[in-house]
Amino acid sequence: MKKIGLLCLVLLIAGSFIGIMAAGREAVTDAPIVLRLAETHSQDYPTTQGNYEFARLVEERTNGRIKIEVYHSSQLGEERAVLEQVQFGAIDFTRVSISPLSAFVPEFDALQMPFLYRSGDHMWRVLEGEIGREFLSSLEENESGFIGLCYYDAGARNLYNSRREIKTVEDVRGLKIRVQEAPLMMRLIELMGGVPTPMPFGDVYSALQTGVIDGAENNWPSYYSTSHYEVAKYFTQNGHTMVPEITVASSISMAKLSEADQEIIRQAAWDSMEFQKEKWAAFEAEAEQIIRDAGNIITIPTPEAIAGFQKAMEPLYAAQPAYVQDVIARIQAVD
Ligand code: GTR
Repeated sequence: MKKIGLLCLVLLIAGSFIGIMAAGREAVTDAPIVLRLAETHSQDYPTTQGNYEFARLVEERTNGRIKIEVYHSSQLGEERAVLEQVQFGAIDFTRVSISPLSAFVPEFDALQMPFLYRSGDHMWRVLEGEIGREFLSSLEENESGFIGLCYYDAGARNLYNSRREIKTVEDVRGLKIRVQEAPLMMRLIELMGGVPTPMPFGDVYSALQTGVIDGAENNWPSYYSTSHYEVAKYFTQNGHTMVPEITVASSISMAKLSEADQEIIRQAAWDSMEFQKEKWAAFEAEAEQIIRDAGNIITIPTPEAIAGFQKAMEPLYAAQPAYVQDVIARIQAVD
């Protein structure tokens, strides 16, 4: 009798122990998967807004199982260093400009050649069409460590400096111009006659202020949001290149997720593009207005002067490997 009583007690204790364990396991599997996304811009910038939309869609479509935390304002580092960490799986996602990515995957030069796109619409037809999709999947196929998710708008890049008005390509001669850390951007400034100075985005303001560099190049929103417009008054709207933004995932991080969750992430990123484009258009107009109101010297080059900038880029086109030449021809053929 005593033995049966003891057995019951043991079974009872074991039973509740198993119960507690099971509850504990459930609590563990119920905890959301938290992933990190690195962004260089501030919280209200259109790309950051796009990242939040991406995160919102992922959370909604996984019923809260996957949360993406957005670390804006370079909290996780500058673009080049962040890309390295994404390759190692230390950061799960990042939104960067195609320029720094091209330092890792040179084929992407094909999407950032100077004077390549005829308009923003042309660029979007390329990116959302066959070519853009091909480039996203090529990252995975080439085992670059990145998985391409989507593109965002970054308008056109223009020259600005603190020294003098630039009306023609000849006026660039000798100016020290900061560029993104990408070989193509260095060559571009060199061919204009400038002295290219690569450095991280976050260092440009003080380099302009202290005169370490004479100028830089970027779109209206970045010229404004970084306050570069306060220390480099001369802005030339030459639109020498349109460099799309891109969001990539770490292959290592993605491999830890189910196929179904990976698909949700891909689709959510793609679906956040429209939202970002709208934010971009509004902010681009607003930034331009603020800069004009601030009294900066805005130069719009004549068509002949633009042709001069274009002509200076010819050696860059001629030097591209066959593969890039091929894609350029395909891009030009897109209506
Ligand atoms: C901006 C772009 C950033 C960064 C920056 C730069 O237009 O959105 O991601 O690449 O340019 O010049 O470093």
